[in-house]
Amino acid sequence: MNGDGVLDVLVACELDHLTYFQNPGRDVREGRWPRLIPSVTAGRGSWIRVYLADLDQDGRLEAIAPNKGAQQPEGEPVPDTFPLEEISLFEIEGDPLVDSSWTETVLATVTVPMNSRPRDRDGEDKTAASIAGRLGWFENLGDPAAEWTRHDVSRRVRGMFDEFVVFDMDRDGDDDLVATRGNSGHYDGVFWLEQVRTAEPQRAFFPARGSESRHLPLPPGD
Ligand SMILES: [Ca+2]
Ligand SMILES: [Ca+2]
Ligand SMILES: [Ca+2]
Ligand SMILES: [Ca+2]
Repeated sequence: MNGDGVLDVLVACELDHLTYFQNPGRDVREGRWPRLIPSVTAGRGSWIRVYLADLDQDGRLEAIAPNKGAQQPEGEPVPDTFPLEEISLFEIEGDPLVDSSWTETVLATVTVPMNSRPRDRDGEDKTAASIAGRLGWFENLGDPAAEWTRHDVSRRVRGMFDEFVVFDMDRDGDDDLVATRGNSGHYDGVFWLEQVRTAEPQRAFFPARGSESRHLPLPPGD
């Protein structure tokens, strides 16, 4: 991340901040790794995943991370509504150990973002994202600090899509999604969504099983 050719580590600390650890380059097992908690990531909700990619092809990595918000207190009833939380990019201009090097761009605000990871299709990284009960992807139009275009894939009752990979499963040239689903009772498991392209509009999904939880429209105003 600091461009010295040895890999560094960026950690998403659940219930807390991001932490950057700089590889000392020698004595990596026993030596001290200098570290920084970027203050822009501290004291706000819960970071649960972080990925790095060069989104603007300038040779430096950007960090992309969802913040799922404050933890639900144990045993409390599940609320009907959740506040909007950020999926953020962090550009690092200069030394990653210097706090002022870190600049945030909010890619989107959504309810309970779980995961967001970069995926390149055309030379510019796109980002797929999962939000509680919802999957979509964001298109980088060239300048990651500018607006990204959201493309919705699926929203349905029940389901927490914690982890996914974007991969062309059937080798027909388009990306498919392989993901896990939890918090959905007997619908839990691993699934893949095949991307289908047709000349005419058609129904978005053909479910693989006879009974499935309900599709949902987007939330009002979204
Ligand atoms: Ca390094
Ligand atoms: Ca970059
Ligand atoms: Ca495919
Ligand atoms: Ca396909």
